Amino acid sequence: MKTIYSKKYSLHNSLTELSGGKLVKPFETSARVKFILNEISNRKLGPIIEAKDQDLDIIYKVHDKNYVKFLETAWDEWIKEGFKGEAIPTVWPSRSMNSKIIPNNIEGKLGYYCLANETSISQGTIEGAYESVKIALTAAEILQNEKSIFALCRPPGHHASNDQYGGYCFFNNIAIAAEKLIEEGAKKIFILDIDFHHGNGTQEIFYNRPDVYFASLHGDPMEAFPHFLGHADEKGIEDGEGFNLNCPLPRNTSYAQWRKSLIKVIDEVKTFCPDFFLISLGVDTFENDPISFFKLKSVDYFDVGRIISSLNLPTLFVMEGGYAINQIGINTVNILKGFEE
Ligand code: Q9C
Ligand code: ZN
Repeated sequence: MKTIYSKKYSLHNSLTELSGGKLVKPFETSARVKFILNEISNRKLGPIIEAKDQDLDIIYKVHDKNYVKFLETAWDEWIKEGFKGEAIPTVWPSRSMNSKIIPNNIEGKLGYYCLANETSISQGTIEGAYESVKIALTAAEILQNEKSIFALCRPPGHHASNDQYGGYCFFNNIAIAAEKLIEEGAKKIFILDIDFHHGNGTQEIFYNRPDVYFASLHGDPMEAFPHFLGHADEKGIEDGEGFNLNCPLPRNTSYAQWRKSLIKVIDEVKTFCPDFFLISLGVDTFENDPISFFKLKSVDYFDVGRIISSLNLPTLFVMEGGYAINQIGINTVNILKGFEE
């Protein structure tokens, strides 16, 4: 299997994450990509290919114009304000206020366009986010002639909604790749999100659409980030009703339990019969992940890959989360190797 990556994977390089009331070193770091690349070459998964320049206007199929403009100027505006740390919002248009009017001031704009403030914006963040989109688009393009492909995206994308960033995500890479495949003629896409966290952004983007089915296995939002989406009764709206499936799972979920939900989703994929199968690939389901609470073991990921490949569909893997740095390469490559068995 080919891997698409960008040599600029360190462009987004924030030094702070607000966690437990402290500014800590972010969990989502460029070292994640380095470890995955190492494992891919050690285990000879296949060629590692640099992303190509892309027409990025397709981003506007997924994201609001003013949101993109905000991301492009946020860091400069923050610096111009005289702030010395990285850009983090402190105030939101919450239930008791007016969420319709977008402020001019950068602190107000951050609150408007941010859904979770663990994600600091700094010098290079937007450029890094564009690189990640280029990876997903290059992979989507190459997938037309391949059985499967791995888009080694960083930063991740599945928490980014039409007009909000957070959860380490800025552009929704997998949603943009889906739009690209549709532009090139695909009629039906199935997105399976196996990251530990619910893919709230991807769900929101396609919630009223029957042509893109979104399904997710994740930590129950009553207990886990993003806390405010990902419940089992969210089934889609309007034409999209019946094309969204959430499987929230409890703390300490084992592979045996998780696998049962996976099989349920796989049956849905068979019924839906998509042209392309897209996987939001997070390995933060791992037992030693520092911010998650499932109990999957490294060896289990081979089986995940085998189950995904049993559908025999053109498959695009898009990297999302996974924060156990020493095992992230092993766990990711185990899925891809399992797929190729
Ligand atoms: N104290 C992805 O996996 N909450 N994003 C962290 C840590 C945010 C995860 C809480 C988790 C975001 C792509
Ligand atoms: Zn995650």
